[in-house]
Amino acid sequence: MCVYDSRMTDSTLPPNQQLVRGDRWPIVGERHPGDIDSPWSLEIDGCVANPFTFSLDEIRAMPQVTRQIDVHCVTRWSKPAMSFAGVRLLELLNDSGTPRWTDEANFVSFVARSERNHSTSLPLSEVLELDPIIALQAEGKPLATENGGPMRMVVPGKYFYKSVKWIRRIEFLQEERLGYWESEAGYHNGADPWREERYMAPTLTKQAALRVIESRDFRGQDLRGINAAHRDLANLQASDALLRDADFQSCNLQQANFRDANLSNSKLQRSNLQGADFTGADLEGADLSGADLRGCDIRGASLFGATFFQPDANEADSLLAIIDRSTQVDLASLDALVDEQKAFVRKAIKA
Ligand SMILES: Nc1nc2c(c(=O)[nH]1)N[C@H]1C(S)=C(S)[C@@H](COP(=O)(O)O)O[C@H]1N2
Ligand SMILES: [Mo]
Repeated sequence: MCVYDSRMTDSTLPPNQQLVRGDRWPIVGERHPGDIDSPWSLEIDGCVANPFTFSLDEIRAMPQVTRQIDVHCVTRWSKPAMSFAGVRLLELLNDSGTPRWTDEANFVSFVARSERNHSTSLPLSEVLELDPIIALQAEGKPLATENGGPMRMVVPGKYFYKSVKWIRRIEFLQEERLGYWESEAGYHNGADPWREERYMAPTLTKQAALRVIESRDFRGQDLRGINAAHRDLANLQASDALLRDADFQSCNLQQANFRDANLSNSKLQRSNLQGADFTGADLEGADLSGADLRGCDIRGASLFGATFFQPDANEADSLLAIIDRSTQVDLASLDALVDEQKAFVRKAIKA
Protein backbone atom coordinates (compact mmCIF):
# COMPACT_ATOMS: atom_id res chain seq x y z
CA MET A 1 0.00 0.00 0.00
CA CYS A 2 1.29 3.38 -0.95
CA VAL A 3 0.72 4.91 2.47
CA TYR A 4 3.62 2.88 3.84
CA ASP A 5 6.19 4.02 1.32
CA SER A 6 6.98 7.08 3.37
CA ARG A 7 6.41 5.54 6.73
CA MET A 8 8.48 6.58 9.63
CA THR A 9 11.11 4.07 10.69
CA ASP A 10 13.11 6.41 12.87
CA SER A 11 13.74 4.59 16.14
CA THR A 12 14.53 7.84 17.94
CA LEU A 13 10.84 8.70 18.42
CA PRO A 14 9.42 8.11 21.91
CA PRO A 15 6.63 5.51 22.18
CA ASN A 16 3.40 6.32 20.36
CA GLN A 17 4.63 9.57 18.84
CA GLN A 18 4.33 10.43 15.15
CA LEU A 19 6.63 12.49 13.01
CA VAL A 20 5.60 15.92 11.74
CA ARG A 21 7.47 16.54 8.51
CA GLY A 22 8.67 19.66 6.76
CA ASP A 23 8.10 23.11 8.14
CA ARG A 24 4.71 22.44 9.71
CA TRP A 25 4.48 23.30 13.37
CA PRO A 26 1.10 22.70 15.03
CA ILE A 27 -0.20 25.28 17.48
CA VAL A 28 -1.39 23.76 20.73
CA GLY A 29 -3.24 25.45 23.57
CA GLU A 30 -3.39 29.22 23.73
CA ARG A 31 -2.84 31.10 20.48
CA HIS A 32 -2.25 34.60 21.78
CA PRO A 33 -0.61 36.07 24.84
CA GLY A 34 -2.68 38.11 27.28
CA ASP A 35 -1.92 41.81 27.88
CA ILE A 36 -0.25 42.65 24.59
CA ASP A 37 0.20 46.35 25.41
CA SER A 38 2.83 46.45 28.14
CA PRO A 39 6.48 45.97 27.19
CA TRP A 40 7.90 42.43 27.40
CA SER A 41 10.06 41.53 30.34
CA LEU A 42 11.02 38.53 32.43
CA GLU A 43 10.71 38.65 36.20
CA ILE A 44 12.77 36.33 38.42
CA ASP A 45 11.44 36.08 41.97
CA GLY A 46 10.36 33.83 44.84
CA CYS A 47 13.21 32.10 46.67
CA VAL A 48 15.93 34.31 45.20
CA ALA A 49 18.54 36.53 46.79
CA ASN A 50 17.16 39.57 44.94
CA PRO A 51 14.14 39.69 42.66
CA PHE A 52 15.25 40.69 39.22
CA THR A 53 13.62 41.83 35.99
CA PHE A 54 15.15 41.54 32.52
CA SER A 55 13.69 43.53 29.66
CA LEU A 56 13.33 41.79 26.31
CA ASP A 57 16.13 43.98 24.97
CA GLU A 58 18.43 42.91 27.79
CA ILE A 59 17.70 39.28 27.01
CA ARG A 60 18.34 39.91 23.32
CA ALA A 61 21.71 41.44 24.22
CA MET A 62 22.86 38.42 26.23
CA PRO A 63 25.02 35.65 24.73
CA GLN A 64 22.82 33.55 22.44
CA VAL A 65 23.02 29.82 21.89
CA THR A 66 21.49 27.72 19.13
CA ARG A 67 20.32 24.23 20.02
CA GLN A 68 18.75 21.32 18.19
CA ILE A 69 15.89 20.19 20.41
CA ASP A 70 13.35 17.41 19.83
CA VAL A 71 9.79 18.61 20.37
CA HIS A 72 7.33 15.98 21.62
CA CYS A 73 3.73 17.07 22.13
CA VAL A 74 1.54 15.06 24.47
CA THR A 75 -1.02 14.79 21.66
CA ARG A 76 1.36 12.40 19.91
CA TRP A 77 3.19 14.50 17.35
CA SER A 78 6.93 15.03 17.42
CA LYS A 79 9.19 17.40 15.53
CA PRO A 80 12.75 16.18 16.05
CA ALA A 81 15.80 18.44 15.97
CA MET A 82 14.09 21.80 15.78
CA SER A 83 16.57 24.62 15.87
CA PHE A 84 15.97 27.09 18.71
CA ALA A 85 18.07 30.15 19.48
CA GLY A 86 18.03 32.17 22.65
CA VAL A 87 19.52 32.50 26.09
CA ARG A 88 20.27 29.59 28.43
CA LEU A 89 18.10 29.97 31.50
CA LEU A 90 21.08 28.92 33.65
CA GLU A 91 23.09 31.73 32.11
CA LEU A 92 20.41 34.21 33.06
CA LEU A 93 20.27 32.82 36.58
CA ASN A 94 23.99 33.15 37.00
CA ASP A 95 24.89 36.35 38.83
CA SER A 96 28.66 36.59 38.22
CA GLY A 97 29.22 33.01 39.32
CA THR A 98 26.56 32.90 42.07
CA PRO A 99 23.16 31.34 41.41
CA ARG A 100 20.29 33.76 41.95
CA TRP A 101 18.17 31.27 43.89
CA THR A 102 18.50 30.58 47.63
CA ASP A 103 18.84 27.32 49.55
CA GLU A 104 15.09 27.21 50.10
CA ALA A 105 14.38 26.81 46.39
CA ASN A 106 13.27 23.32 45.33
CA PHE A 107 10.98 23.99 42.36
CA VAL A 108 10.80 26.42 39.50
CA SER A 109 7.49 27.77 38.24
CA PHE A 110 7.27 29.21 34.71
CA VAL A 111 4.45 31.68 34.28
CA ALA A 112 3.11 32.86 30.94
CA ARG A 113 1.68 36.19 29.99
CA SER A 114 -1.76 34.78 29.48
CA GLU A 115 -5.34 35.45 30.42
CA ARG A 116 -5.43 32.25 32.45
CA ASN A 117 -2.05 32.89 34.07
CA HIS A 118 -0.90 29.69 32.40
CA SER A 119 2.06 28.11 34.14
CA THR A 120 4.03 24.92 34.51
CA SER A 121 6.76 23.85 36.91
CA LEU A 122 9.82 21.64 37.25
CA PRO A 123 12.01 20.51 40.14
CA LEU A 124 15.09 22.72 40.35
CA SER A 125 17.26 19.60 39.97
CA GLU A 126 15.68 18.92 36.57
CA VAL A 127 16.14 22.52 35.47
CA LEU A 128 19.85 22.17 36.23
CA GLU A 129 20.03 18.89 34.37
CA LEU A 130 17.93 19.76 31.31
CA ASP A 131 19.42 23.23 30.75
CA PRO A 132 16.32 24.86 29.20
CA ILE A 133 16.52 27.89 26.97
CA ILE A 134 14.54 31.07 26.70
CA ALA A 135 14.00 30.93 22.98
CA LEU A 136 13.69 34.03 20.82
CA GLN A 137 14.01 32.24 17.50
CA ALA A 138 12.98 28.95 15.95
CA GLU A 139 14.35 27.55 12.68
CA GLY A 140 16.34 30.74 12.14
CA LYS A 141 13.38 33.10 12.42
CA PRO A 142 11.95 35.15 15.28
CA LEU A 143 9.34 33.09 17.10
CA ALA A 144 5.85 33.62 15.71
CA THR A 145 3.35 34.95 18.25
CA GLU A 146 1.22 31.79 18.19
CA ASN A 147 4.30 29.68 18.93
CA GLY A 148 5.20 31.80 21.95
CA GLY A 149 6.95 34.85 20.47
CA PRO A 150 8.65 37.08 21.38
CA MET A 151 10.01 34.66 24.00
CA ARG A 152 9.13 31.22 25.30
CA MET A 153 10.69 28.44 27.30
CA VAL A 154 12.02 25.40 25.49
CA VAL A 155 12.71 22.53 27.88
CA PRO A 156 14.41 19.55 26.23
CA GLY A 157 13.52 15.99 27.21
CA LYS A 158 9.93 16.67 28.37
CA TYR A 159 6.55 16.72 26.66
CA PHE A 160 6.13 20.19 25.24
CA TYR A 161 3.58 21.30 27.84
CA LYS A 162 6.56 21.93 30.10
CA SER A 163 7.66 24.67 27.66
CA VAL A 164 5.64 27.78 28.40
CA LYS A 165 4.87 30.23 25.61
CA TRP A 166 5.16 34.01 26.30
CA ILE A 167 7.25 33.55 29.42
CA ARG A 168 6.95 36.52 31.76
CA ARG A 169 7.92 35.25 35.18
CA ILE A 170 10.11 32.59 36.73
CA GLU A 171 9.38 31.96 40.36
CA PHE A 172 11.49 29.82 42.68
CA LEU A 173 9.41 27.81 45.10
CA GLN A 174 9.98 25.79 48.20
CA GLU A 175 6.96 23.57 47.54
CA GLU A 176 5.66 22.20 44.27
CA ARG A 177 2.88 24.13 42.52
CA LEU A 178 1.16 22.25 39.69
CA GLY A 179 0.77 24.08 36.41
CA TYR A 180 -2.28 24.68 34.24
CA TRP A 181 -2.37 21.38 32.31
CA GLU A 182 -1.10 19.37 35.24
CA SER A 183 -3.92 20.56 37.51
CA GLU A 184 -6.74 21.23 35.02
CA ALA A 185 -6.25 18.45 32.51
CA GLY A 186 -4.60 15.71 34.55
CA TYR A 187 -1.39 15.79 32.51
CA HIS A 188 1.39 13.92 34.23
CA ASN A 189 3.69 16.16 36.23
CA GLY A 190 6.71 14.06 35.22
CA ALA A 191 6.11 14.55 31.46
CA ASP A 192 8.86 12.17 30.37
CA PRO A 193 8.03 11.16 26.78
CA TRP A 194 10.29 8.10 26.90
CA ARG A 195 8.30 6.71 29.83
CA GLU A 196 5.09 7.93 28.25
CA GLU A 197 4.14 10.02 31.26
CA ARG A 198 1.15 11.69 29.57
CA TYR A 199 -1.55 11.48 32.22
CA MET A 200 -1.98 10.91 35.90
CA ALA A 201 -3.76 7.68 36.73
CA PRO A 202 -7.54 8.20 36.56
CA THR A 203 -9.22 9.11 39.82
CA LEU A 204 -12.43 7.25 38.99
CA THR A 205 -12.96 4.06 41.02
CA LYS A 206 -13.76 0.86 39.17
CA GLN A 207 -17.24 0.76 40.71
CA ALA A 208 -18.04 4.34 39.76
CA ALA A 209 -16.85 3.58 36.23
CA LEU A 210 -19.08 0.50 35.97
CA ARG A 211 -22.09 2.42 37.21
CA VAL A 212 -21.71 5.18 34.66
CA ILE A 213 -21.01 2.67 31.86
CA GLU A 214 -24.25 0.90 32.65
CA SER A 215 -26.22 4.15 32.63
CA ARG A 216 -24.91 4.94 29.08
CA ASP A 217 -25.18 8.57 30.03
CA PHE A 218 -21.79 10.30 30.09
CA ARG A 219 -23.06 13.78 29.30
CA GLY A 220 -20.92 16.59 30.68
CA GLN A 221 -19.14 14.29 33.14
CA ASP A 222 -15.47 14.15 34.00
CA LEU A 223 -14.56 10.57 33.10
CA ARG A 224 -10.88 10.97 32.24
CA GLY A 225 -9.08 7.69 31.74
CA ILE A 226 -12.25 5.58 32.06
CA ASN A 227 -11.83 2.01 30.91
CA ALA A 228 -14.86 1.05 28.83
CA ALA A 229 -13.10 -1.32 26.42
CA HIS A 230 -15.13 -4.11 24.74
CA ARG A 231 -18.50 -2.75 25.93
CA ASP A 232 -21.73 -2.46 24.05
CA LEU A 233 -22.33 1.27 24.23
CA ALA A 234 -24.59 1.80 21.21
CA ASN A 235 -26.42 5.14 21.44
CA LEU A 236 -24.13 6.33 24.23
CA GLN A 237 -24.90 9.91 25.26
CA ALA A 238 -21.54 11.59 25.83
CA SER A 239 -21.87 15.18 24.63
CA ASP A 240 -19.53 17.59 26.43
CA ALA A 241 -17.98 14.75 28.44
CA LEU A 242 -14.33 14.87 29.52
CA LEU A 243 -12.92 11.66 28.14
CA ARG A 244 -9.20 12.33 27.76
CA ASP A 245 -7.22 9.10 27.70
CA ALA A 246 -10.43 7.02 27.88
CA ASP A 247 -10.30 3.44 26.62
CA PHE A 248 -13.05 2.54 24.13
CA GLN A 249 -11.18 -0.19 22.27
CA SER A 250 -13.42 -2.66 20.44
CA CYS A 251 -16.61 -1.03 21.70
CA ASN A 252 -19.91 -0.89 19.95
CA LEU A 253 -20.48 2.87 19.77
CA GLN A 254 -22.97 2.98 16.91
CA GLN A 255 -24.94 6.23 16.89
CA ALA A 256 -23.11 7.46 19.98
CA ASN A 257 -23.26 11.19 20.63
CA PHE A 258 -19.82 12.68 21.38
CA ARG A 259 -20.64 16.26 20.40
CA ASP A 260 -18.10 18.72 21.85
CA ALA A 261 -16.64 15.96 24.03
CA ASN A 262 -12.96 15.97 24.88
CA LEU A 263 -11.56 12.68 23.61
CA SER A 264 -7.91 13.66 23.34
CA ASN A 265 -5.58 10.66 23.42
CA SER A 266 -8.56 8.33 23.76
CA LYS A 267 -8.27 4.79 22.45
CA LEU A 268 -10.93 3.95 19.89
CA GLN A 269 -9.12 1.16 18.09
CA ARG A 270 -11.45 -1.34 16.38
CA SER A 271 -14.55 0.33 17.75
CA ASN A 272 -17.75 0.43 15.78
CA LEU A 273 -18.45 4.15 15.30
CA GLN A 274 -21.05 3.87 12.57
CA GLY A 275 -23.29 6.90 12.63
CA ALA A 276 -21.58 8.36 15.69
CA ASP A 277 -21.48 12.14 16.12
CA PHE A 278 -18.10 13.72 16.90
CA THR A 279 -18.91 17.23 15.71
CA GLY A 280 -16.86 19.78 17.60
CA ALA A 281 -15.10 17.09 19.63
CA ASP A 282 -11.44 17.19 20.60
CA LEU A 283 -9.85 14.11 19.01
CA GLU A 284 -6.24 15.24 19.40
CA GLY A 285 -4.00 12.22 19.70
CA ALA A 286 -7.00 9.87 19.54
CA ASP A 287 -6.30 6.42 18.11
CA LEU A 288 -9.01 5.48 15.62
CA SER A 289 -7.09 2.73 13.86
CA GLY A 290 -9.30 -0.12 12.75
CA ALA A 291 -12.45 1.76 13.80
CA ASP A 292 -15.52 1.68 11.59
CA LEU A 293 -16.29 5.30 10.77
CA ARG A 294 -18.96 4.82 8.14
CA GLY A 295 -21.78 7.32 8.47
CA CYS A 296 -19.90 8.97 11.28
CA ASP A 297 -19.60 12.78 11.51
CA ILE A 298 -16.26 14.28 12.53
CA ARG A 299 -16.81 17.78 11.16
CA GLY A 300 -15.37 20.50 13.32
CA ALA A 301 -13.36 18.02 15.38
CA SER A 302 -9.77 18.85 16.27
CA LEU A 303 -7.52 16.16 14.84
CA PHE A 304 -3.92 17.02 15.77
CA GLY A 305 -1.99 13.81 16.20
CA ALA A 306 -5.03 11.58 15.59
CA THR A 307 -4.36 8.25 13.88
CA PHE A 308 -6.55 6.24 11.50
CA PHE A 309 -4.11 3.38 11.01
CA GLN A 310 -1.03 2.17 12.86
CA PRO A 311 1.88 3.73 11.04
CA ASP A 312 4.64 1.47 12.23
CA ALA A 313 2.98 -1.91 12.04
CA ASN A 314 3.59 -4.17 9.08
CA GLU A 315 0.84 -4.09 6.53
CA ALA A 316 -1.17 -6.97 7.97
CA ASP A 317 -1.34 -5.36 11.43
CA SER A 318 -1.83 -1.82 10.29
CA LEU A 319 -5.51 -1.72 11.32
CA LEU A 320 -6.88 0.63 8.71
CA ALA A 321 -9.96 2.54 9.84
CA ILE A 322 -13.02 1.87 7.71
CA ILE A 323 -13.86 5.18 6.08
CA ASP A 324 -15.86 5.89 2.97
CA ARG A 325 -17.87 8.67 1.38
CA SER A 326 -20.50 8.39 4.06
CA THR A 327 -17.93 9.55 6.63
CA GLN A 328 -18.40 13.28 7.11
CA VAL A 329 -15.14 15.18 7.42
CA ASP A 330 -14.14 18.73 6.65
CA LEU A 331 -11.04 18.77 4.54
CA ALA A 332 -9.50 21.71 6.40
CA SER A 333 -9.44 19.79 9.66
CA LEU A 334 -7.34 17.07 7.99
CA ASP A 335 -4.42 19.52 7.84
CA ALA A 336 -3.88 18.78 11.51
CA LEU A 337 -2.88 15.18 10.67
CA VAL A 338 0.63 14.02 9.85
CA ASP A 339 1.12 13.51 6.10
CA GLU A 340 0.57 9.77 5.85
CA GLN A 341 -2.58 9.84 7.99
CA LYS A 342 -3.96 12.71 5.95
CA ALA A 343 -3.22 10.89 2.68
CA PHE A 344 -4.98 7.79 3.95
CA VAL A 345 -8.16 9.62 5.00
CA ARG A 346 -8.30 11.71 1.83
CA LYS A 347 -8.00 8.61 -0.28
CA ALA A 348 -10.66 6.78 1.72
CA ILE A 349 -13.21 9.59 1.36
CA LYS A 350 -12.08 10.08 -2.25
CA ALA A 351 -11.40 13.77 -1.74
N1 LIG B 1 1.25 30.05 27.62
C1 LIG B 1 1.05 28.81 27.16
N2 LIG B 1 2.11 28.00 26.97
C2 LIG B 1 1.93 26.75 26.50
C3 LIG B 1 0.64 26.25 26.22
C4 LIG B 1 -0.46 27.11 26.42
O1 LIG B 1 -1.63 26.76 26.20
N3 LIG B 1 -0.21 28.40 26.90
N4 LIG B 1 0.47 24.96 25.76
C5 LIG B 1 1.59 24.02 25.96
C6 LIG B 1 1.46 22.83 25.14
S1 LIG B 1 0.36 21.64 25.67
C7 LIG B 1 2.26 22.60 24.07
S2 LIG B 1 2.26 21.12 23.23
C8 LIG B 1 3.14 23.67 23.55
C9 LIG B 1 2.70 24.00 22.15
O2 LIG B 1 3.55 24.97 21.58
P1 LIG B 1 3.28 25.38 20.08
O3 LIG B 1 1.87 25.88 19.98
O4 LIG B 1 4.30 26.40 19.76
O5 LIG B 1 3.47 24.12 19.27
O6 LIG B 1 3.09 24.85 24.33
C10 LIG B 1 2.93 24.67 25.71
N5 LIG B 1 3.02 25.96 26.32
MO1 LIG C 1 0.91 19.67 24.38
